[in-house]
Amino acid sequence: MIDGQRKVIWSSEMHAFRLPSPDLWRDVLQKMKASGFNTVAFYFDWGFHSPKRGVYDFSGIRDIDRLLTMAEEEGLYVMTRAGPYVNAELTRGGFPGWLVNQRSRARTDDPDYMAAADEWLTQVHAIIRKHQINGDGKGNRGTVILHQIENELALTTASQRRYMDHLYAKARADGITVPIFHNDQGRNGYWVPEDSKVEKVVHGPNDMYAFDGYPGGTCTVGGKVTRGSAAPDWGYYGPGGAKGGASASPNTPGFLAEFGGGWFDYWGSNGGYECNARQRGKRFQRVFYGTNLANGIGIQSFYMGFGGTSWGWLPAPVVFTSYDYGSAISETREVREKAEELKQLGGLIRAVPDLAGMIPAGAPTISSPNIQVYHNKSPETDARFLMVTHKPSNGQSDDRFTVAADLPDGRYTLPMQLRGFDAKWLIAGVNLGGQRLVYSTSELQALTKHAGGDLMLLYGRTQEPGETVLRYASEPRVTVLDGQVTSTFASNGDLKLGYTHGTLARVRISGGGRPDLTLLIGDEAEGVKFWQEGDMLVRGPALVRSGALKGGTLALTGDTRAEEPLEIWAPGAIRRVTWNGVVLPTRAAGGTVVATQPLPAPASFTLPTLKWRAAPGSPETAPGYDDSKWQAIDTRAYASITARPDGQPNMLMDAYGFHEGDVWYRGRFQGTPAAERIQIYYGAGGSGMIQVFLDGQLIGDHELPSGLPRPITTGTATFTLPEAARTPGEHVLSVMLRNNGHNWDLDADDFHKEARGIVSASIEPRVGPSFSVPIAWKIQGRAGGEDIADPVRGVANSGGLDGERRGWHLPGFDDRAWKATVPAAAGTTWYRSSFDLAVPKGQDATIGLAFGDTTKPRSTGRYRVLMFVNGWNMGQFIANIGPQRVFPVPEGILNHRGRNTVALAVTSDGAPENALEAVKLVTLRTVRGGIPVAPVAAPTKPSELKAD
Ligand code: IPT
Repeated sequence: MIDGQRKVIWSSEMHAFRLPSPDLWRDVLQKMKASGFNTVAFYFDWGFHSPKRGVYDFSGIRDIDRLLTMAEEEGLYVMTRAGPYVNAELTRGGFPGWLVNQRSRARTDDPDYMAAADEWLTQVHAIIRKHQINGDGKGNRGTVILHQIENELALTTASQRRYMDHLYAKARADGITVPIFHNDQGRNGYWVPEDSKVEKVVHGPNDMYAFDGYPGGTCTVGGKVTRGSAAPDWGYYGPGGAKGGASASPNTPGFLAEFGGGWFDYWGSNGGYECNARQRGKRFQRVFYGTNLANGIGIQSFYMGFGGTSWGWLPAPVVFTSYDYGSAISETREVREKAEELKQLGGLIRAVPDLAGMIPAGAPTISSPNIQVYHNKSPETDARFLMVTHKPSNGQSDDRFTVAADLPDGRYTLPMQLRGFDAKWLIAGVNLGGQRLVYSTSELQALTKHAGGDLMLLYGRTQEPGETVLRYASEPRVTVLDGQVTSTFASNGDLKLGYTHGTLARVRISGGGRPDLTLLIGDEAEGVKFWQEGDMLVRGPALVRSGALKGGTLALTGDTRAEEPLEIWAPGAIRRVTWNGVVLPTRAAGGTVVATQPLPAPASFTLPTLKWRAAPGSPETAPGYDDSKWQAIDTRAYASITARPDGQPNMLMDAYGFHEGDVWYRGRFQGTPAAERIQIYYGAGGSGMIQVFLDGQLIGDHELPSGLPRPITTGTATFTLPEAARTPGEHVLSVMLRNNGHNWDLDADDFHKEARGIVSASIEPRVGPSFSVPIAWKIQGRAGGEDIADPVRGVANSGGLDGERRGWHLPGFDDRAWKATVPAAAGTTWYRSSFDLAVPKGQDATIGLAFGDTTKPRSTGRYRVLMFVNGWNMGQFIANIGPQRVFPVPEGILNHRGRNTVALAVTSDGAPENALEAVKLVTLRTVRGGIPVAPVAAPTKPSELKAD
């Protein structure tokens, strides 16, 4: 209940840290609101804010306060999920880099760990507290309604219980007053509120119980969706019923903190995001989310609503740069077809508050064995919800059938169709404004006010018949303004309308003892053209973001993909309409306001061809390279879970303050005739790699495998040493190691502390007894280590390539001395290109970088690229692994109206067949509209970086 009103919480997730352009957070939030959501869920990533123990940053792209203010301004409730552990396919599951050096077990009540976690919680709670719907007691207030502690903590030991108690107490002590929950990985009954007195579940300190689920099949190779499983009955309709074993926590509201609204994709896949979007897309949402709702899941949040980009070094080893997730809002910020369906479902939830808190009503009589109907009622108003789907719900047959049910206004038989995998969300016996809906075989998308009466928008599957029955005291007058609608009036007061769903029909009903009613009835495609803004319905544009009626002027903002019409239904008089600030010529027509000319389409624009300058980028390989300032490897404390051979120094990168990206090692040894091979045991995440040079010559490289479920994140590489190693005197090994992220800690087993960097390295003889050739190692990584040189772009942005350390990735670096081409060489070569963009004013576009042949998931060439856009590390392309070869870059990072610089760090063995392929700018989406986006301020010149 919020302010005494029972509400269905209809939410989806976004991660602000996956969109490093804060103005665009508002774009996503507006699209979520327009897609029918009333709530947004946010994870916060501890590591994103903390480069070093005791150091926290909540500015710029990390401004959570601004994010929560925006959500409030856009009219969304918020669920905050601050960890400390979140998972989320983030490196270390959201833990900061420095935490991997902590020996105490994470996610337990070990005091060292809890002290570290408290540092973060103190900071983040202080921000969240001010945005709670209950206020913070100091005059600050916002829209945060629920707060999560921890995530999927499936270990339920006494230590974990004390840890959960601590997290709860800490939140309360820090002024979090909204209900607190935890997200159980599946409905196990972990951390059910203490006082719920359910046996056989694990109790915790929480106020509410929540769980997650990702059911519904997968995309198969070749991009085919499967409908291999039915929607789970997790509540009322599960075995045992409402108070039985099926409900893990029957005394708290049904609460899905995450329900799969897509799925992530991984290194080496065939590129599954479009397939994921269809798998958990249109129809799936009706069937699965509807089954949840029918089962009493009153709070559900879809993961993800907008996935975004795991830019820089954000990703966990399982995922590549794009975190599109097949979400309703794509990585390019496109409102996908599935978002339009969500708008229709969210519209029903908004129109019918009676849906909140419903319980099962009597089973209806169904004429087909292929069909099931979930029949619920409101205990307060007796209003009904009938969720009609196949039996089992993943059935895909075409069926005609009837559903007979005792409804509040009598016993009725509904003629129905269900064609293929689908569900219908029907309501019956419900008061809608001043009207009484007896039943409808159409679905309700919107209820609002119009022309002194009510307005309803109903829709159905195209070309299917529908009927709607309304109750009157006496026969009303029915005027069909548009389309073919029949009506009959019965002595019991029922007015029955009959029609076929197709182009929009318009009906006006007056008299009969009720306020006037305008009925709009169309097929799904007609329905999705409508947007609701307050009490208004707006039809036509690709997106309506806002609509404010002041003094007779209606100011609308939104997007068009093409020339699009505009029609407005409003409760009061509109004298003037503006669209994105420009006055529109309109006329009044049959009670609506219609634009007399279409809304303008986006203009086309061209993108420049990129011209490059290059420079060699691996000076560390040269035998005479000066590494005197590098840290010497020593025997400091070792906190990793990865076992290492006895007597080795601690070579792990994290131990030296380098947690992200690339590190270099240099090792000196004395040549010896028996030296045959070098064996290197290392950790580098999924698709991580090393390159090994001896005295400046590449002796080999090695890649870790990709793939699911758990990529192999450590490995051993053996290289044959060249003759040089056997000649007397000092020799230098130079090893470049790319860390593609630390593991998550999903199972609370300190998996995030798996080794990154070299674990051990040994020179081995051809034959004979093992021997030991001492190697004196040094290490270098990103500038400043934990004292990061670029706190504005932050932890995720940079690693330890020489070019990164020198600021070659920054737009203001002077590359005039660079050449048009450089000879191919093993190691890393840098390329830079500067260009101007001129996206027409008033247009929103998503522009990306494309590598090589984008019709294929991978190349035959073997190379990898870190791409920096105006200094921002926007991702990694691994040509031979794939599948991502197109990388969207958000506006704000890209300057859409001015100068830009792209810098690429390309790493290969230098063979001609492994050279960089053609790199192009591509327009991935363009609309007229959008919102103003300021460039994200950040250092532009190397001299602006903090000294190493
Ligand atoms: C679950 C996590 O809670 C979430 O952080 C994210 O990792 C998501 O699912 C997958 O994308 S993990 C669970 C499905 C094992």
